[in-house]
Amino acid sequence: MPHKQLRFAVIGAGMAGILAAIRLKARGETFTVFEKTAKIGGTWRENRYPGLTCDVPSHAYTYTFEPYAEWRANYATGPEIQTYFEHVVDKYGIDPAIRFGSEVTALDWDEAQAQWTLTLASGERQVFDVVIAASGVLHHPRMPEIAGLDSFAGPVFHTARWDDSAPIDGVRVGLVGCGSTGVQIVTALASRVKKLVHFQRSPQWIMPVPYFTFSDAERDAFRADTGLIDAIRFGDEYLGNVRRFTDAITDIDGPLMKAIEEYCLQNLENSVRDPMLKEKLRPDYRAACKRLIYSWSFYDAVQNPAVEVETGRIDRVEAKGVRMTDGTLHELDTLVLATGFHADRFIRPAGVTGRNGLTLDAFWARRPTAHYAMTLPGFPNFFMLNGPTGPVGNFSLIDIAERQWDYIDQLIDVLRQGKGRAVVPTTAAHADYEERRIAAAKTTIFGSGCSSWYLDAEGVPASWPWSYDKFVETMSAPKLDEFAIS
Ligand code: NA7
Repeated sequence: MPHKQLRFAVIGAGMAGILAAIRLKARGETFTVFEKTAKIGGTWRENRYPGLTCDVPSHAYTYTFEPYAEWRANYATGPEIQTYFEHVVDKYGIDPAIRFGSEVTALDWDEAQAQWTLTLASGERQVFDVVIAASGVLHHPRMPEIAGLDSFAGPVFHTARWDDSAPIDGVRVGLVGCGSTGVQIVTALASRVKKLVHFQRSPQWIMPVPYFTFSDAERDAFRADTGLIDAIRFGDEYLGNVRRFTDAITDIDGPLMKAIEEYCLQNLENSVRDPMLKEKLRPDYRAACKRLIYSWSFYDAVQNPAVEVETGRIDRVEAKGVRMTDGTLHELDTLVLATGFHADRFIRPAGVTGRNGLTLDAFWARRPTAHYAMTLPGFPNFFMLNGPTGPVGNFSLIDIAERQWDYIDQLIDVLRQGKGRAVVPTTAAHADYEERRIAAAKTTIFGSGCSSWYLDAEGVPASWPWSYDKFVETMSAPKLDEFAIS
């Protein structure tokens, strides 16, 4: 079908931006990907800490259209995943469409022209018909509010800004934080350091998972027959787990959640020998309330004699180390902050201004939100991948982004076919979605009483609160009567 040639701006060259670029290129669209750094990869470029691993099985953490035979093990390391994305960008010829070192600082909607003016940090401006915001979720490091961080004599840094020059081997390292990142770092550093003090404000539930490597022969077989890969990534073991997980988090007193809790509890009981350490590691909130940690090695690592789990309160950081409120001083050579990210920023700090001067900051004053996680009333022709209120949990965000793209692409068809110059969700449709979403989100396991980056400023889980199958069904086609087309 002949269609109107639109100009697309994609913001970010991480997993979702690469996806958008591949899909747009396949349709012969005119597009530019704006990437603030000099390299693709998003979160897999930013995070380089020792032990970085994806907790989604490696074969399931790929684009559906690009299976990968090269994984070394059933869980992939960060560098391997970065290599995968570089391979994809190369294979699909996306590189020429990416403008590196190009940070988008502002986006302004022009109602008369029905187009967005995009401003770069350099001051350069360009106009586009459609903006795809693929700027990621966890990319603004959260520094802890601990007094005296600047006074530490050794290197102190956030995990997403790993300092390769910092001493680790054979020295005393402090590690603040016990999320997925902190747990992976304990595992990687326990056998390298002289001493590792793990400052643990809240313990974590640990879901035991098997870990195994793939042999050369297995990789040969995957190369020869990608059906073997499909059997893993589309098979019941993986997709069944995704379904069971999302069913469990939405039915928190049901048998599936009870099974998860039992499994984690047995892992703690059976894996940790010292009764005092066991109590230090025992959470006082429900399993899966915080993002569940999948690990085959944390409990072993944390029982390494070089590791000390410190559950006291940090008073301040001093030149020599970390002072606790009981007066104890942990003398350290290097201090690592695994304290997470500002999960509410999304495309910000870029200033986005939609219809009638409505800014994203104003629209998100209460909480970041988007209609089914992708579109925003007042912001026409603006589409988010992995935007606020999308599914989060222990499953592949690549799958989520692909399904979101299929939905977005159908909305863009409205523009392509000339049925309108601007498409935007109605305020009423979005308000109805948010009301239903918030009510449901409060009853998920994420809202069962713990702190986590899943919660918004009012303590409401900022996520998709329904099943995976409902997400799949919803993404299959947008309801056009929820949109204003002008
Ligand atoms: P998370 O999961 O947000 O974890 C941050 C950790 O840092 C968590 O254990 C916090 O304890 C701890 N924290 C934060 N501030 C402090 C202070 N001031 N003192 C002590 N401890 C503190 O971030 P991650 O990087 O591990 O993981 C983020 C996601 O990336 C992960 O879920 C995957 O999706 C990938 P708290 O629990 O708040 O008591």
